[in-house]
Amino acid sequence: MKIMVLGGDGFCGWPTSLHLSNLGHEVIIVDNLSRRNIDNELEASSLTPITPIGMRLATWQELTGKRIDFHRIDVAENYHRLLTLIKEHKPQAIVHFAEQRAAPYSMKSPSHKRYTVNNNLNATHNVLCAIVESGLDIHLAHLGTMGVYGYGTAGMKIPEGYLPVEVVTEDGERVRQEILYPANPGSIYHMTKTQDQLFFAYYAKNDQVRITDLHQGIVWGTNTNETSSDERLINRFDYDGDYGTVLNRFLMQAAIGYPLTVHGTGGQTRAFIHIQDTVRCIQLALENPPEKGDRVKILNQMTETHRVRDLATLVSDMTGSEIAFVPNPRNESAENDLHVKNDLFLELGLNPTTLSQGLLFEVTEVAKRYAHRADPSKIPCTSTWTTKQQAGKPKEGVLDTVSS
Ligand code: NAD
Ligand code: USQ
Repeated sequence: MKIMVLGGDGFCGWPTSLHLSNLGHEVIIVDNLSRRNIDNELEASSLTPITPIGMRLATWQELTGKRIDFHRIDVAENYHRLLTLIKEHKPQAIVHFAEQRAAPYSMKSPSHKRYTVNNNLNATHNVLCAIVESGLDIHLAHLGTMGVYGYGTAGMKIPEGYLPVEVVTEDGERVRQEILYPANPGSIYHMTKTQDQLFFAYYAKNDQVRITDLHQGIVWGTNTNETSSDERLINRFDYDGDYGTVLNRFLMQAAIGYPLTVHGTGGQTRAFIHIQDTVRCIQLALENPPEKGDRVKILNQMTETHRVRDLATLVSDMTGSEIAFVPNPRNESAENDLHVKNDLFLELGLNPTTLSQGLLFEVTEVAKRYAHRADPSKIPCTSTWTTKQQAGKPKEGVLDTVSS
């Protein structure tokens, strides 16, 4: 298959591109390298030493003989370049990762909010519009988020995209239907993903574009079989207060002896997936596209749920690190339960990597190995959700600490 990967230089996009190339697909990466520029803006960098995209691609070709093309295009801005590329290459599938993906970054300031909205909504709409204008029957697989649902469900399992409802008509007849699960975003970033869903629903209905929307949980881990085959192919590992996600942050903090930064009581429950399973899920999604005219196919791309304080305890028990309960910079429920259906991927053959299998390896082989590259001043989460929190922000405050 010929596959265009938008955002193919990023944390999920790079290992996905290599995985698909390794399977024999022809891969074309499109990326504007904005994520590398944001590292410059934040004066933060990946814990792992990622190489420039040119070296990444040359290394892959040297090792495997397989060529991956790269085009530096801003998908949100350069519509005509994107359209021309699609018409030229005629891909059967496009995987769309090309969005600003950090919730804290999206909340940093009015300009970060506006950038995230402009970038993400225009990127998604441009891809859809270009697919239709190209006249080609291209399957679009998009990386969405579990955060579109919100994280509270009154005990029920979150379904895969659609909620069965029953309405009573004026005649008293009971009519059953399935609706898009009500959106409940918790940040400007998550809000852009809820809006993406409406673009997808519209283009699937109006233009019969074949679309898969993958509602992915928090990705943990660093490398996949392909990215670990040579150090020049290494994947990025974000640990800073804006881009680092919770479990990878805890692993890195444990490796450098920094108390694990649990927000509030750590009662937030979230869904997780290992990066190796991310690339496998995308492969499965591409191998099982919806039919033309189908509604958007939505799959929950996650394998387990965990409470933040339980993750901290797990990492602390494994490494002996202290846990610090810090004031929560976010506006989110202090405690929530989360139950999620992920039957569709399990039925397609996903065999999940569990935390118990991979955690220790991540600490010793990645976090400890590159600990010398860490800048502890970049760890605190300084982006607050509301102006009230901003005003009363205790700098690097700690509510309480406990040791294992
Ligand atoms: P990332 O920031 O590492 O990668 C995104 C890539 O897209 C970057 O290389 C960036 O340069 C590129 N990009 C952004 N805007 C672009 C534009 N306008 N034009 C061209 N390229 C652009 O993020 P990631 O962690 O790899 O996430 C990829 C996707 O998966 C995102 O859409 C994110 O919302 C989703 N996702 C990620 C996670 C996670 O835990 N990392 C979890 C759920 C969903
Ligand atoms: N948290 C801590 N301590 C930290 C960092 C985070 O307690 O040091 C808490 C947060 O307050 C939050 C939870 O951990 O309650 C998750 O935060 P996160 O930064 O790991 O994840 P999130 O902001 O939700 O975003 C990440 C990705 C995003 C993706 C999302 C999937 O950055 O791209 O969409 O996970 S999901 O969470 O399922 O919506």
